[in-house]
Amino acid sequence: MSNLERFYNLVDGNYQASATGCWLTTANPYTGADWAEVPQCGIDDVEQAVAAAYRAFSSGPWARLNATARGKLLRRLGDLIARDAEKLAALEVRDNGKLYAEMLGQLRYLPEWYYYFGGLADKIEGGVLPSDKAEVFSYTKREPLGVVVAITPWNSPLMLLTWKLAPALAAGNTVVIKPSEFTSCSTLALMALFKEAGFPDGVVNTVTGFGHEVGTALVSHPLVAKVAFTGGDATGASVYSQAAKNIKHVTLELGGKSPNIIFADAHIENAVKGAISGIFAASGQTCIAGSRLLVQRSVYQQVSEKVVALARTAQLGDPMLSTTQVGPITTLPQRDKVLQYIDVAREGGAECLLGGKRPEAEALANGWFVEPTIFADVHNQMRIAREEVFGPILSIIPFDDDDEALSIANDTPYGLAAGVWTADIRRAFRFTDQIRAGTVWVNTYRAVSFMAPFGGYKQSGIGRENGQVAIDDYLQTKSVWVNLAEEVLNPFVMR
Ligand code: TXE
Repeated sequence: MSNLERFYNLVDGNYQASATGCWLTTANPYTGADWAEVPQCGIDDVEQAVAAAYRAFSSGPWARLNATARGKLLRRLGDLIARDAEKLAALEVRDNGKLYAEMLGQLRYLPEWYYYFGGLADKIEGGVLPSDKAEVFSYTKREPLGVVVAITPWNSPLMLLTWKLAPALAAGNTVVIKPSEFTSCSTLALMALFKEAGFPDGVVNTVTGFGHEVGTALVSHPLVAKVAFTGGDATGASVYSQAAKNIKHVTLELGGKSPNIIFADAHIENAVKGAISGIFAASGQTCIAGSRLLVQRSVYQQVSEKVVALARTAQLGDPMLSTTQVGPITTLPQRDKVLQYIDVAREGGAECLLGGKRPEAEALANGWFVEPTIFADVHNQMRIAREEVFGPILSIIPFDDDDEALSIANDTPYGLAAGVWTADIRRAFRFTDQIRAGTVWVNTYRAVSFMAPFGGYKQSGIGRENGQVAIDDYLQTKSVWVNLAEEVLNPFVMR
């Protein structure tokens, strides 16, 4: 038996290893060393978890619980997450290397999702329908879908899980969670809080393991009604086509290549901070990263110099320290992908103004770091401007006027987010209207909330998380017809 810390899945209310007894190791991106093990599940574990979720949905106490009681459970869970925020945040940092300050901020904010959607649980209403037929009464009911599979990535495991769990449970579904094989520990630790809050067995279950093994098995399982997925676009496309085979509902959140646009009339110091937070926060490992910085030519030189000067001061280091500003990349394959894209940018003809390599400091040698990197004179047709890197790589692209800025901003297969920095209110509104993205920020960047719908246009995804609309993606509508007439008329014609 290894001496690494072990985490267990929760299935039907029981903590358990995988059916085969195999384990997956998980490493700390700051030290590069393995620190924990999670069960490496297979088909048998998938069967067991889906069966438990299906039972809980169809016939367990959850199925009989009223919506107000469901809401109370969610709010209790929110309280428990608030109580354990520090512990869960520290676990996330060990697993994904993001800053403790960032993860603690997320964990302290997450209860709001459970309070908000818990409050929404008993406000899911159908309606009485007007009728064009005599002596019928008809109304709609809004019902949960059934078993929801939540597949989450490694960048913000508990936050991206919460965006799925809170509306899915508020709507009355049951859930099987498949966390990333790189960062499963915090999700497994969270499960104890579901038990403590009093959720019935089988309402929330976990299956850890590889995407191509348990992920595909979950997505194609006939008893699964919906897949809620956050991850890369290639995997998202494969999930979408697998789910189509038995007509499952899907929500997909697939990242982007977001434009962050600075006009000459903007408050330049603020815009520079917005550019930095857009790409170097979380080491660029956010789906909303402002990886294309579009700068109006008259301030291009000035903005480039200021962005480079501020990025140069970023402290790389131990993500647990409050002085650290940029942590390591979460996974080794992702670190290698980021380094490859630096070569892609150079080969494409972009000029490297900063970084472009792993840091040389001895103290960072074991961690999966990449220096904050800035490329100038990027053309929007270069690969570095078209493909998602998901790392601390900024491409600066010049433009002359509004039309050119808009055309470059929208010339991308993605459409997750965009930023516009300007003092001109008319221009701000024109851009918020005409940018094809699910979120547009004006004179700010990287704001999200439980109240604000979030999701992609174009290839950035399908459906919305957060806000009241999010719950619609976990519900279906039933129309009910009640005949009030004494006599049933001609059976050979439609009523
Ligand atoms: O993601 P995957 P990866 C982007 C980012 C990154 C790239 C690849 O550009 O470089 O994706 O990252 C599970 N059926 N984003 O390979 O594969 C997998 O186990 C079902 C953007 O890590 O998409 C994990 O739980 N599931 C993104 C989850 O999918 C499968 C965040 C995500 O992994 C599966 C992360 C399959 N066939 C990466 N294959 C964002 N939108 O924020 C894998 N999985």
